[in-house]
Amino acid sequence: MNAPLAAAHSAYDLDNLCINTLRFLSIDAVQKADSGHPGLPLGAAPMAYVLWTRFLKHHPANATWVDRDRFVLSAGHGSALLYSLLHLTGYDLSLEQIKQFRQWGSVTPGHPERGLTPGVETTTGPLGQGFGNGVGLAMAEAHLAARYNRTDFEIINHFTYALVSDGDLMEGVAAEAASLAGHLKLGKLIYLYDDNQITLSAGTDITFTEDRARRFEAYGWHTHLVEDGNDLAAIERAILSARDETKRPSLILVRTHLGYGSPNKQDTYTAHGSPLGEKEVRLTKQNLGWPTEPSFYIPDPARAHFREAIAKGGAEETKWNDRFAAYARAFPELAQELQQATGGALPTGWDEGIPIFPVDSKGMATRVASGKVMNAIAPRLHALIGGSADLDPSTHTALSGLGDFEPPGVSARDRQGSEGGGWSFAGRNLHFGVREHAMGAILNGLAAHGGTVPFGATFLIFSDYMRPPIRLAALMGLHVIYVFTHDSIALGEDGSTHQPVEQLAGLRAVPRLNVIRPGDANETAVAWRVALETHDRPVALILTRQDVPTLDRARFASADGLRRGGYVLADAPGGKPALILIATGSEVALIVAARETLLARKVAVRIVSLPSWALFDAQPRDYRDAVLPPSIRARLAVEAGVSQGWHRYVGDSGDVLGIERFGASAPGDVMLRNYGFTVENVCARALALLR
Ligand SMILES: Cc1ncc(C[n+]2csc(CCOP(=O)(O)OP(=O)(O)O)c2C)c(N)n1
Repeated sequence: MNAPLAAAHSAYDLDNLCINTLRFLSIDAVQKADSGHPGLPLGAAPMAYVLWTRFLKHHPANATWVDRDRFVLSAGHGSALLYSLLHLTGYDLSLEQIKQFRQWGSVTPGHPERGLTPGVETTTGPLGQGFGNGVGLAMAEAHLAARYNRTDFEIINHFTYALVSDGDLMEGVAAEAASLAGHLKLGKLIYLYDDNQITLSAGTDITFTEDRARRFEAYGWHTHLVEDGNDLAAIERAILSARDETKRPSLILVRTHLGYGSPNKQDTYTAHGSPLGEKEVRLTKQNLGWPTEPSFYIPDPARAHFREAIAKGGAEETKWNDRFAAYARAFPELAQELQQATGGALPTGWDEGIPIFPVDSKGMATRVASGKVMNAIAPRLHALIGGSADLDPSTHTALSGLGDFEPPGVSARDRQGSEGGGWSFAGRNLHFGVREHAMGAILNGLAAHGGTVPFGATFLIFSDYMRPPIRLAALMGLHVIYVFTHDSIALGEDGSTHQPVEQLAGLRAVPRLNVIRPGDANETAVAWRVALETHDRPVALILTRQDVPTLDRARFASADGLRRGGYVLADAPGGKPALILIATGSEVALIVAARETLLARKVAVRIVSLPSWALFDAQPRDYRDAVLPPSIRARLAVEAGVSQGWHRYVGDSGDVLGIERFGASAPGDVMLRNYGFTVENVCARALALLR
């Protein structure tokens, strides 16, 4: 070690040395990238240090150990701090990657991304989402603990921590999630709030002046104030008290300084989101007694101290493995079930109860079929948990008799909305309340935790309230299932506010989201199979409010065709169509009826059910061309939604019977008639294509 460095070290205690290592590793990464957020790492390094070295149960050599504590950097713009923590504690993240912060091909992107960087639990950056994810992670822990732990066998027992910022607390999704977390008494949820009173463009005095502690107390949270964000003992006491509080989530308000140590930028918004600049980095290092050279400097004692995490975490995991082995001997079935669930595998026979729906010209709503299918699967697939945003009676997503996920200690008897089967964290019916946005973020946390296959339901129209977490689920490749019902103007009297028109197109535009709109009860059953067999992405099931006929699969092709996204439901005589009608969901019945009329008029028509564009597009060209032969240019797509995107399937010479305006308030059948969804109109539009 050279003389200035040795001098620098002697002035420090080990804690300070480590904290400044975190600070300057982060700041050097931002400076080298000439892009990023230096303010948060400088201010929040002490609390991160205390949490990660004194409390966090994790094993850097096995980032996915089931019983690790979860840590979410909800203020994802502070990613450099997280990468520094991961590198220093010994995750598979090299110093070279820290130097490649925000560069093409690196695993250190601008904001943390799950699946890319070992140790990153959820993708954060859109403020407030991580806050909601944490609630989902804690719910998963509570649920799995309630289901699998046995006396003397604590198999699942970990905390969920997050670092949250002003922006996180300002976003509405945090309010929804906090309200639910307080109601649920999630005692193992602990958030450290980086209370630096500065945001991206201003001080919080011009936007955010409510009493945050009292706000969270009103939600039912335990709060604890740390007046000096550099006071390690106070931070430690606060985390201890939060861990001791078992009946309430905790918010630790830590008063910090954005850009701490920067002589000219501390406590100003200029430290938030732009590199400090070479000169200011130097001044900051000098101010905090840090050697200005070399950059990316990691003193050996600091590295050694952080790296103790590997031995400590390894010992914890070994103890856990022994405990789990003993558990597996005592409770082999539970152990196997837990392993399957956390490994994302479906248990053998999971689908045995799925009904085959008999031919029925009156039929049933696909939401009703979906409810029957879910209730047939759920008893065999314990990982399936979820609920709706206060719409169970409408979405048909209640899992009958499988318990309500509610805080223990209160009797469920006589409570309205209870699904039966007991009231505890072992309950599999999640009641999200009227909180769609938080529902989406919580589903992401549940899925990210592992061990559950979460579903969430609401009306299709309100999927708009969940778009940010849906997008993140797709970005993360999380296995989340959405059940969106009341999927068109045919929902009727509730009127235009409730009638989705552009939502399907909007959802289909999200990369890696599988949108499926099944056409009858049996397609709905296959859609659920696909939804559960899919592991690497979210699936949105789009279901009707109104009844649709259950097709005779002896006359029409098997509903298994849904697996390929689109299939020929019935062909023209001799397999030589002149015209193709394509539909999804409730409009399948309409083209089936139109086919009768057209055949009677000797029109050689093929009908195609196309419930999932995503699945269909993933098929080989041969298959797609066999379903929609390029030579047949007379094609009509029928769907009760905007036509946007359908021209891909009908081509320049085709036509789309869609909806290019908002709905109206009237009975569903009247709506459909007035919007042209009639056999006569389908036939007229189709025949026009042949002229
Ligand atoms: C939903 C969302 N809106 C806006 C932004 C852009 N943005 C990034 S950080 C930030 C505010 C930063 O304030 P704070 O949360 O207090 O972080 P700090 O300044 O303490 O780093 C904003 C508006 C974002 N990331 N997410």
